Amino acid sequence: MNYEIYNNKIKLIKADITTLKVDAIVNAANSGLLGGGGVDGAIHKAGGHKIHEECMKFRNKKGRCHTGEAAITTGGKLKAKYVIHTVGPMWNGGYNNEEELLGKCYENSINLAVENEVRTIAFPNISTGVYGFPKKLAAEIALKKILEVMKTNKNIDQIIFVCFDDENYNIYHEMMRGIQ
Ligand code: AR6
Repeated sequence: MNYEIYNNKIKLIKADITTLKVDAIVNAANSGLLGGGGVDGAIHKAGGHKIHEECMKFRNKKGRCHTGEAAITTGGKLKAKYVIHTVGPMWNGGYNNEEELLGKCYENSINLAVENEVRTIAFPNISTGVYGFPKKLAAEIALKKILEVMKTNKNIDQIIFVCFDDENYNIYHEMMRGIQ
């Protein structure tokens, strides 16, 4: 299952993000950065202890990674060169600035990617699992941000939206069809 728009610059796939050979994959982390469940657990498991050690170093130097912010480590044993860890907002009915914070996750991840000369980057559906963000709203925010990035041409060749479940895949597919 895949779909693309903008001359393959924005791509949608259904996959396990840990299997991808791209410059960077994004992790939906928590502010402790030391792993957890969902995609975070899968990335730490597949990438091995090197990612954990680098996250510890970040913690020791800069403290916790706040909601909306991002931190970068190498990919450890993954095929991806880097992992960009970003902390999505926990959904609280929309009363805690969640929409803006989710947008910041995408924006700050891209900025960190560009600083590290990343040209291909894959995003999971941040906050739409354990953190309970409504999937359709999350997809709207993600796509809006990524379209902005591609329009201002920040030296990124390809952005891949990686969905793990059919529901998210179908939401993105529908929205991307509307853009073309
Ligand atoms: N590849 C791609 N996407 C995945 C994978 C995978 N291997 N596994 C899950 N997903 P979640 P959150 C999708 O819960 O909501 C963690 O414990 C999943 O279907 O991983 O941001 C952290 O440590 C969903 O659409 O992240 C935090 O404590 C999406 O990834 C907390 O969960 C995000 O689901 C973060 O919650």
